[in-house]
Amino acid sequence: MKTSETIYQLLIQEKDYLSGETIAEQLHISRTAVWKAIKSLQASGVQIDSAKHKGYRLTSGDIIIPEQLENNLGISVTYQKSCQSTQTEAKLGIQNKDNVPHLYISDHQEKGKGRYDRNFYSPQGGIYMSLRLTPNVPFQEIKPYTLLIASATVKAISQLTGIETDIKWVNDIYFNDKKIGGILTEALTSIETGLVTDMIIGIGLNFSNVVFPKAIENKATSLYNQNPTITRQDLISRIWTLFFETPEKDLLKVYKDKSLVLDKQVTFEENHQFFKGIAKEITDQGHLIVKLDNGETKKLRSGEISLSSWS
Ligand code: BTX
Repeated sequence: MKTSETIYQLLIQEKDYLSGETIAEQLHISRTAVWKAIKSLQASGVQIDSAKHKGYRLTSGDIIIPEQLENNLGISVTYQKSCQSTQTEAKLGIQNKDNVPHLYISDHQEKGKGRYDRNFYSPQGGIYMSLRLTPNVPFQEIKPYTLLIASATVKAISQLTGIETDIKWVNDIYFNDKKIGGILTEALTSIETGLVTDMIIGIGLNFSNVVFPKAIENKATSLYNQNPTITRQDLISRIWTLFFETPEKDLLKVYKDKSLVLDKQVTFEENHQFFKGIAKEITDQGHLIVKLDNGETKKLRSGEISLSSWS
C-alpha cells in the first residue's frame, strides 16, 4: 500500500488530530514524507485540516484503495483517477489478457456510457465501476446480472447506511423518486462457439456529487448531499461481497421487494405503438409482465417504461 493510503487509514480511524510526529513514528518515515503524503491526499480531494501543534485531521472526502478491495473480494481490481469509461477499460482488459474476475474503478469518467448510447454523467464524488466476468455459456444460460447487481446495491446501501432505495425496472436505482444510479450490462459472444465469452457489468452511483447538469437536475440525486457517513470504499466492497456471496434467489427476491413498478400503471412503446397497463410480475430472467388495459399480457425483455404516476 502507498504511504498516503496508510496515512489515510490512520486518519479515518481517528476522530481527533494526529500529529505528524506520531504518524512518522508509527510508519517509520520522516515528517517530510508525512507532509508529502498529506499533500498528495489533499490533491486527491480528501479534505485534511492541519493545525499547528496538533497535526492533521480528516474532515471529509475519501479515496479508493485497490489493494484492500482485492484482499476483501479476492478478485483483481484496477483503479484510475480518471478514464473515458470503465466499460471501455474492461473491454481493453480482454485484449490485455487481464485476470478475471476483474473490477475496473474510476473516480471520474469523461465519457460515461448509459444504455442506447446515452451519456452517464460521471463527475468526481460518484462511484463508477465495471466488473468483467467470463461465463462461457450460451446466452439463454446467462444469469440475470443486471437484476443481481441492482439488488446487491440496494441491499448494501441499506445495510451500511439505513437508507432505503428502490429499483426501477430494469436497470435504475432510485432514492426518493429520483435516480441515483444506473446499470449497464454488456455481453460479448463468440461467433465460432455461440457462447457468451465476456460479461461486463457496469454500475454508476451518485454518491456525494450534488451538482447536476440542467437536463437531469430535476430527476437525479445523490445518496449524500453532505458529509457521507460511509466511504465509497466501504460501499464498493459491500456491493460486490453481496453480489458474489448472496444466493441468486435471495437477490431476485430483493429485486422484486424493492421494485418501484410492480402493481403500478406503466406505459411503454413498442414498434412505434404506445401501450398502457399494470406491471404484474418480474420473472427470474428479468422480464416484466404487463397486463394491458385491453386484457392482453405483454412480456417486456428490456427497454424503457414510464410510470404513469410520474408523467
Ligand atoms: P440509462 O441509459 O438508463 O440512463 C442514462 C440516462 O440517465 C441519461 O440519458 C440521463 O437522462 C440520466 N442520467 C445521466 N447521468 C445520470 C446520473 N449521474 N444520475 C442520474 N441520472 C443520470 C444507465 O443508463 C446505466 C449507466 C451505467 C453507468 C456505468 S458507470 C460505470 C460504467 N461505465 C460506463 O461508462 N457506464 C457504466
